Amino acid sequence: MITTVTLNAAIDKTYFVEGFELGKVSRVGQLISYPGGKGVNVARVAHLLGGSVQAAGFVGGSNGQFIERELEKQGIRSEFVRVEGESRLCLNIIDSANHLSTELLEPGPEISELQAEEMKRRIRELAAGSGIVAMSGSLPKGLPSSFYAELIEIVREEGALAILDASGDALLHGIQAKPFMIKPNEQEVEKLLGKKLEQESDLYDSIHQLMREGITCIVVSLGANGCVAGYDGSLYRVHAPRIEAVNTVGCGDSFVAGMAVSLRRGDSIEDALRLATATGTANALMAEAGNVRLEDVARLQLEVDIEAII
Ligand code: TA6
Repeated sequence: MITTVTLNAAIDKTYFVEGFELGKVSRVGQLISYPGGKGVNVARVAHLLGGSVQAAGFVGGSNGQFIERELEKQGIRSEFVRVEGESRLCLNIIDSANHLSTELLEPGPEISELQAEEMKRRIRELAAGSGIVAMSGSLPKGLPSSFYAELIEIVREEGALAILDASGDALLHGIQAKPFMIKPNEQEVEKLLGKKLEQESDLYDSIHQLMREGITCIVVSLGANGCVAGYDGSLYRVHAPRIEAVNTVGCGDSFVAGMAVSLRRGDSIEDALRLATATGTANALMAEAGNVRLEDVARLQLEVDIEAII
């Protein structure tokens, strides 16, 4: 079982607007409303890849009911803690004429101490029956920046592997609990280690340092150029296939889904990186954030190039 945790779940609304201009009235062409937030996207894509998945986190109000209802339609089991406030909307305005994507992310509902304690109890229950717990996205108001670290400790106590995909202070505090895997970008690696990355070899040294500090798997995204990954002391440079992107929102979440499904079934790290990269790339071919076609994933897996870095 893979449990995903979305502490700030959202309805992802994607608007396709040709020639979007600030300060002007624009009429939306295609509109998509999908249950979202990073962990929810991970759950959906992991489910599409054949993983056994349950989605946890906080949801609230009628937006929260939409999220749970739509996830059920998508065949995904919900294990959310419900709160009074409204789950947020995350807007993504795609102007395909100018190849621009503009995201507007609401803050989401405030979480009380009681609800935080309920979440810790819920995660302990779910982690006991899970091989992997993937925690993704921003922390909502009311939760301390140490909250991911508290959840990671619980996940490890229950014998599951913790994947953390977060940024800023949430990541900085989260790695203190030594999650199994993190997926920082280059700027976050610089902040984690307090040093500038001038060239790719600096990135290799930084990933080795993080592995020495007890993080088993570190994946640093290079966007369309793929990623550099460290795993159990070894380094890999992964080259992603070139594609014409439709919507890149959710690619990182789809990558995490591919890693979780592959590692859960015992694949090698090379096979996991290959599936994850193909899945993240396949997501960019879809209009919806956090969606893939399996035939795209299968085709793209053959185009992923992985080299071991000595
Ligand atoms: O990664 C894409 C995405 O999940 C969007 O769909 C949107 O929900 C956003 O990220 C939320 O990001 P946040 O960091 O606020 O959790």
